[in-house]
Amino acid sequence: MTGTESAPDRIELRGLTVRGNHGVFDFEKREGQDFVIDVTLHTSVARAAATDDLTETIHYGDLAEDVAGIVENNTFDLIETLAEHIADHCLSLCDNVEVVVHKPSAPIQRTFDDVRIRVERFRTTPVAASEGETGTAVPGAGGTDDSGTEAYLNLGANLGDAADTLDQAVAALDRHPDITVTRRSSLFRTAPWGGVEQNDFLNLGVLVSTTLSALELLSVAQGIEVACGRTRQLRWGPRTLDIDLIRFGTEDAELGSRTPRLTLPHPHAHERAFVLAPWAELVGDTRIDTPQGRRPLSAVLAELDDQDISRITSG
Ligand code: A4P
Ligand code: MG
Repeated sequence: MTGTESAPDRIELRGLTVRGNHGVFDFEKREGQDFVIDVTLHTSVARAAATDDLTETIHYGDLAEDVAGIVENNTFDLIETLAEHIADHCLSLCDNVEVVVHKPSAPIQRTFDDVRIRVERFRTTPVAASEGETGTAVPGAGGTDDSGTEAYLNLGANLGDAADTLDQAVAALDRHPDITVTRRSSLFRTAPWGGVEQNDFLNLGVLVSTTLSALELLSVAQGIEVACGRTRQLRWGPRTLDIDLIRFGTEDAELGSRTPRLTLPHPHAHERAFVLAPWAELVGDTRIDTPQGRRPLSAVLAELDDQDISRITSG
C-alpha cells in the first residue's frame, strides 16, 4: 500500500525539465520550449523504510517518466491545463499532490525569473478504493472487499538466470501485504514473440488475490521488475523480467481500462500462446476478448498452435 495512509511524509521530484509545445502562440506550439516541473506526493514512506523494499513505495523513476510523457505528448494552450493533467495522473498514485509547472522562457517582454502555476489536488476516494482516471470500474472488479479481486499476471524473462528471476518475482508478489499468489502455473519455454531475434523466454502465469486497485497492482509489478534488475532496450526485446497484467477481475466482472499506462484486458493476450497456455492451466477455460468478440480461451489457444512453447516443470 503506498498512498492511503495520511502522513507527513512526501516524495518530492524537483526541477524535472522537459521540452514541450504548450502555449497560446503558434510559435510556442511549433518550436517548443523547456518546462520545469516540481511534484510533491504526500504519501507514507514508513513501510518502504521499514522493509527497504522498492515495491512498497512509489518509484520516482517511473513518476519522472510518466510526468515527462504528459509534457511531451500533449499540446495545451495553458500551463494550468498541463498542471491539472499531471496532478490528475499523480492522484492515481497517492491521495494528495502538489504540482508546480514553471515556464521560464514564457513570452513576456520584460526581464523575469520565472512564471509558474501551482495546483494542489486531493482524491475524493482513497487510492486503493477506485481506479481513478485509468479505468472503468466493474462491480466486483477493483473493489477492496476482504476477499480481494482475482487477477491474472504473466511473467516472462530471457536474460540472466531466468528461472531464478521468475521464482524471485513470484515470491516478491506473494510477500506484498495486499497480494496473495493463489495459483502458479508450470514454467514454459517459449519462442520469442514479436519479431525480435533473441533467446527463448521462460514464462509462467499466476493468479493472485489482491485488495489493491489494478493500477497499484501494476505499480507493484513494475517495482518488482526494477528490483529484479530489469534491463530492456527494445520493445518486445530481451529482458530480465517482464510482468504483464492480463486480467483484473473475473470473466463476468473484469476491469476495462484504455490508457497507455494500463490497458485492460491486455490487448495482445489473445495472440500469445505464452500468455494463454499458463492461463489455461490455472483456470481451465474462460472466455476472453478477441477482435472477433469474446471467445473461449481454449479455442483461441488451439489456433495458435504454431507458436513454439513447451512445458518444462509442473507448477
Ligand atoms: N501497460 C499498459 N497496459 C499494461 C498491462 N496490462 N500490463 C504499460 C503491463 N503493462 C501495461 O510496458 C510498456 C508500458 O505498457 C508500461 O508503461 C506499462 O505501464 P513495458 O513492460 O515497460 O515495455 P515492454 O514490455 O517492452 O512493452 P510491451 O508492449 O508491454 O511488451 P510486452 O507486451 O510486455 O511484450 N515473447 C515471449 N515468448 N515471452 C514473453 O514474455 N514478452 C514480450 C514483451 C515480447 N515477446 C515475448 C515476451
Ligand atoms: Mg510489458
